Amino acid sequence: MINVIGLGYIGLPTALMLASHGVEVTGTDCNGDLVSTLNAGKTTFKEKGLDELFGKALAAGIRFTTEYIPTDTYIVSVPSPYDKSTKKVDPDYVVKAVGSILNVCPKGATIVIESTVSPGTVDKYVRPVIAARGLRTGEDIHLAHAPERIIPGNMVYELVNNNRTIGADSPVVGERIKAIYSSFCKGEIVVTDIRTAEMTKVVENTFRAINIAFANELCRICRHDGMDVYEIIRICNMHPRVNILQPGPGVGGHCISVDPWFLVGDYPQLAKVIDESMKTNDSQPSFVLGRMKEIMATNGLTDPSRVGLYGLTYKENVDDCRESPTIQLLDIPENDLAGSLKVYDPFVSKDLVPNQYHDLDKFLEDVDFVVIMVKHDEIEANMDKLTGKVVLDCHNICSLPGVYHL
Ligand code: SAJ
Repeated sequence: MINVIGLGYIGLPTALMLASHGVEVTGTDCNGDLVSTLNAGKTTFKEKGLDELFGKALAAGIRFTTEYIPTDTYIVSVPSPYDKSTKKVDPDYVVKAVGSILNVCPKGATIVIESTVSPGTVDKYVRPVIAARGLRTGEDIHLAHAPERIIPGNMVYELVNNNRTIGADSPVVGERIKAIYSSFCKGEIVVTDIRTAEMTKVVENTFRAINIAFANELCRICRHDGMDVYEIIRICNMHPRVNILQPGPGVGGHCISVDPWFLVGDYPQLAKVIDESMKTNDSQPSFVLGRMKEIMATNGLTDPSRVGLYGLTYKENVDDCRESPTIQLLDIPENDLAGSLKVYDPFVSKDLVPNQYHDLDKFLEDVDFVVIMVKHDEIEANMDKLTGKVVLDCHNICSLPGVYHL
């Protein structure tokens, strides 16, 4: 039996996937409300294919509880936030989960960390917890790191089809964990050591962050001299060895906007490109705000309460608002418009910010200037409703005449 600890965006799909592929699974989360929701037969966030997978896992007998279960294998998928002032990972949740596992697990158990951690976290924070109990890693307790790689919006597909990395202290443990993931994963699974696995995960997200920063910087250069950044990127990408990403209103989510800071925090003298790239991405919402003000001035729009931000999530077609560019923009200290701006998102049912709408038509009735912050399918399908509005399209998805771009 596998006890999956932490039933959030990664732990839940992983637990469901294992259960629906014949593995006996108990999912554990310290949040009693979340466990009750799951036990009532409901999923806790929106994701393509998740409800169907949930149905299959329930039929296969998955259980959800707030308790840690004595067993031989644990997968830990708890949050690993970062400390904004030191830019270092906060390993508290991982450390606490490992401590709770040690309270119940038999000798010989394996603990697999899936949470993203900064390189060296297992050595610095996890091994000492085990040693403090008088247990020997590699004998009494085995450790592995199997960083997740799935992209929100296409998690279920990627869980099955992506290649994976498993870091373990010994090839025997690595192969045993690989066999568990192979129950559902059709991708290649590479077995390596824990330190390497930790590093690869953070490097992958850093690579993407740097490439988005490059696109955002190009967008500012092109704006400065009135060039069309999208056309330039399109043509450059016809080169066989060039693949530039897209500029946007900022970088959100709990991964690309966070993980690269771990490297800056740990290697401040070395991680220069990474540091500058993260600063570029973090300042993109301010660039958007500047564009909004220019466009308001050009169009004689003086009333900020007639300006609407379309989209509150961190990206399209998900309900996750963590580090969302819209929230970043509203939180800019010198944003004197923030208190007046209207906000709408079809994926967000809770009121998270002031002046939030839950109906597209009502939102559009109340605004003259729409800023497309997120390219949800809904806005693409309703683009004609923006006719007659002033539009700042941060994603180059709107073909109405007179649309403004970043
Ligand atoms: N974005 C751009 N321009 C682009 C692509 C993305 O501005 O061309 C923005 C998005 O709008 C969003 C942010 O970047 O605000 C991040 O979105 P994303 O789609 O790039 O990535 P995430 O954060 O949803 O998922 C990433 C993925 N990592 C990589 O592709 C290397 C995923 O595979 C990881 O599993 C995930 O991080 C994670 O959990 O670490």
